[in-house]
Order: sequence, then C-alpha cells, then structure tokens
Amino acid sequence: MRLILLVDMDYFYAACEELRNPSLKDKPVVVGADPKSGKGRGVVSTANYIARKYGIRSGMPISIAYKLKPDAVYLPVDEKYYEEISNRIMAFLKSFATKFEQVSVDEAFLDISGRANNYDEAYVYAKKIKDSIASDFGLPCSVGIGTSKLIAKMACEAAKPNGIKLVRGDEAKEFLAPLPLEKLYGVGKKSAERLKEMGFKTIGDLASANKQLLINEFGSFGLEIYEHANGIDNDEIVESYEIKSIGREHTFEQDTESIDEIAKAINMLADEVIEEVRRQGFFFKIVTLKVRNERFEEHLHSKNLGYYTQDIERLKKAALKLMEENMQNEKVRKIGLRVSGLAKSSGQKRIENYF
Ligand code: DCP
Ligand code: MG
Ligand code: MG
Repeated sequence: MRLILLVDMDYFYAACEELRNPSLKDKPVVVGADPKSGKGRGVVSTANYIARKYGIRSGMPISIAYKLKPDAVYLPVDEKYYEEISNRIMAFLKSFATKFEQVSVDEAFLDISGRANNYDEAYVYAKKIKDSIASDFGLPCSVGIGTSKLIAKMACEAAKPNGIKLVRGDEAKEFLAPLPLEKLYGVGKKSAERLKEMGFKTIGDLASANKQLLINEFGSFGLEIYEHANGIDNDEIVESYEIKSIGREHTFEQDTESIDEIAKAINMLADEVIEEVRRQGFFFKIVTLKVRNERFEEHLHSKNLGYYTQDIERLKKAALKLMEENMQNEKVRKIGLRVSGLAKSSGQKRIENYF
C-alpha cells in the first residue's frame, strides 16, 4: 500500500506577509494588484481567511474585492520573498519523504511509504510535519493523506484550513461521491462545464457514468476522469528536477490557451536553452517541459531522447511533442523548458558530477 501526503500551505502569500508583519494577523489581508480605490485592474493573488469571509477569492478582479471590503489591507505581490520561503519549506519537506514532488510554490506530494507503515502511523507522521512547519517557519499548512496523489490532494482540500485529513483506501469512493465535479483533481473549468451539459452534477455521477461515453467525449482524458471519480489513480510521484540541468522559463502576459502562442514561447526558450548548453559545452539527453496553469498548479513532462545531443531542432521537436501530448483544456500561465542528463561529449556516459 502506498501512503502519500499532500502538504499545502494555507493562504500562502498572505501568510508570508503576516509573518513579516504580525500586526496584520487580525486584519483582512488581500495580496494582489493595486486596487486604486476600486479602479484598479488585475486580480487577487490570495487573501487570508479573514478576508475570505467577505467573499474575496484568488483570481477575482481586484476591483470586486475592493467593493466587498474597501478597508482590507491591500498588498502588492512580492514573488521573490515568497519563493525564498517556499524554497526553504520544500527542502525541509523533502527530508520527510522517500519520494518528493513539488507541485506548486506552496504544495508538494510526499511518498512516505516506508517511513509510516499504516494509516495511524501516517497520521502521526503528518502531524509531526505540520507541527514542525508551524514551529520552524511560523506558517500554517494543511495535510491530506491517502493511498494516491489524487486522494491526498482532495483530502487536503477538505482539511483546509489548518487541518489534517486522512482518507483510507476503502473510503476513497465514498469520500469523493458527494463532491461537485469541478473539485475533481485535473478537471478544469471548461471540462466541468461540458460535463454539466452532459448532465453530471457530482463526482459520484461520474463514477457511475458509462465509461465509453466519457472516452468518446474526451479521449484518454475521459478515461482518467472516470478512473479518478472512482478513486483510482496510479500516478507515480515524479521527483522534482535538480540543479543538474539547464532551463529557462517564460510567464505569459495574460494566461493563454493559444497553441500558437505557447509553441512560439517554447521555440524561444529552446533557443535560449541551447545557447546556454553550448556555452557550457554540454550535451543533453532528457527534455522536460514544465507547465504552470491558471490555478498555479505545475506539471512536469519529460522525455528521454535516448541519445546525447545539443541540436536545436531535436530539442524543439521534443518540447513541442511534449506540449501536444500533455496540453489540457486549460489556460497556461507559465512555461519552462529544461534539459538534463548532461554529458561533456555526445559519446560520453552521463556525467552527474559536473555541478
Ligand atoms: N496564487 C495566485 N493566483 C491564483 C492562485 C494562487 O497568485 N489564482 C498564488 C497565491 C497563493 C499561492 O499561489 O498564496 C498558493 O495557492 P493556493 O491555491 O495554495 O492558495 P493559498 O495558499 O493562498 O490558499 P489555501 O489556504 O486555499 O491553500
Ligand atoms: Mg495553499
Ligand atoms: Mg497550493
């Protein structure tokens, strides 16, 4: 049996702001674009739970947040500061896991099989992690525990804020059934809309759907939805890539689902990556595409070419193929391209010790 945790920080950006200014703790705090007395453009990045009581949410236009609570504390986004804290938390979390996958700036999957041998031990272990984050970093988080990434992620949602939720393997289906469609991990706004048009309301409806119907409508994604709704998820934890790699990232000015625009960005990143690869005199074998969607979730897609190269066309082809194979019906916020499995000559064995 696998035991997987999903640790997600509570109201992360706003919690980081409270950390450096504790007087904010009892006030509604909104981090995001400048509200400019209600005329501001741009959106809310996040809000603390006091501000959420007034209906303020991530992704909401800042002008609407201002209408809901004009006297909240509005702060600009200081990504560099949050990333610094995030890096330290991630390194800390990693030490608790046999396998570790960072999913976004404030959340990660930990495979703790071997560190905990049953549900009770897993709960105690999760509590230890949660308490350590609170005492070492002064920040609240929530933890979901399950036998798959899917269940861990959805249990964490249910645990929020500041909680731990364990869902046993045989409780998974029952746990999912009453939840609304759009809560199902991997289902974006667009797919949720289509599923509603098809007459589905809850995850339980999907679980008892005709599998073939979903496959006809959505292809392999349809099968995934069906399995997820039934609590089936064999997805492995993908270890985050390490520094032994060369990569570049691009954030779109506006979230986009235009394949042309994304392909253009990938081509541009490939040029930059190859320039650096050549400058450092490397050949690479593994190509990884990182996609951050509009909900700030990050997914890594890798391809092992099977040979060492520093050829620009091969990199572009591999990266574009990864894009085609993995694009969901979702807007993309940021894209990253990275090469690893580096060697100093194309005939050489992989050399890990260059960094
Ligand atoms: N974020 C953002 N815009 C969004 C969603 C998220 O800028 N539309 C940023 C700010 C969040 C951080 O990413 O603090 C983490 O996102 P989460 O979805 O985990 O949300 P929070 O941590 O803010 O709140 P929660 O307690 O619900 O996890
Ligand atoms: Mg969070
Ligand atoms: Mg998160």
